[in-house]
Amino acid sequence: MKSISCFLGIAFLFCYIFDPVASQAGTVLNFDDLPVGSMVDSNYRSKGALFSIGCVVHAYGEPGFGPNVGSPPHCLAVFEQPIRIDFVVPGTEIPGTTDNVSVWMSDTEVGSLLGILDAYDADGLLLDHTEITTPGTREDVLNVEGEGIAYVLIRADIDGSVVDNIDIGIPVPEPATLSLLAVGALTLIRRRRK
Ligand SMILES: [Ca+2]
Ligand SMILES: [Ca+2]
Repeated sequence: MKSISCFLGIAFLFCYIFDPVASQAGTVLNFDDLPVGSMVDSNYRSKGALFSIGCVVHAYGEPGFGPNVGSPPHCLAVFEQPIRIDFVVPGTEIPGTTDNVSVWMSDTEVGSLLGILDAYDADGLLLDHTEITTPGTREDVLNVEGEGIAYVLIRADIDGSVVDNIDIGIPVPEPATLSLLAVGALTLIRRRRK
C-alpha cells in the first residue's frame, strides 16, 4: 500500500511540478456533452470539477433561455441559490486548486444583476469577487483569480442567468496534499537506495 502511495507521489510530482505545460492548458466545461434535463454533479470529475447538487442541464431555445448564442446547444441556469464547484485533481478524489476561473453568463434583463463569481481557498477564505451588471449585449464573462482557489460560487438574481463555458484550468493538488505526496516519494527513493 505504501509503495502505491509512493508511486502516486512520484507520478504527481512529475505531472504537476516538472510539467509546466500541463498546468497552463485550460479546461472549458460547456455542458454540450450532457443530455438536457440531466443533473450535473460529478460528471466532470475527469476535468477536475465537482458540482453541487441541483444543477440541471438546459438547452438554448427553451423559454427564458434566449437564442442559441454562446456555445450551443446546452447550458446551466442559475438564480439566487448559488452553484458551487469544488476542484479536485482531474480524475481523482484528491482535493485540488486552480488559480483562474472564468464563466460566461447571459441575462435578458439589461441593467439587472448578470452574476456574481466568488473564489475561496480550502479554508473558506474569500480570495476574489466579481460582480457584473447585465450590459446591452446581454452577456459577459466573469473572471476570478488567486493562488489556491479550492472552490467557486456562481450566483445571479431572482430573474436568473444562463451559465456556460466555465474555464477552470487544470486543478493541481493542494499544497498540503502535495507535501504529503513529496514525502512519500522521497521515502521510496531512500528505501531503494538502501
Ligand atoms: Ca454549451
Ligand atoms: Ca438578472
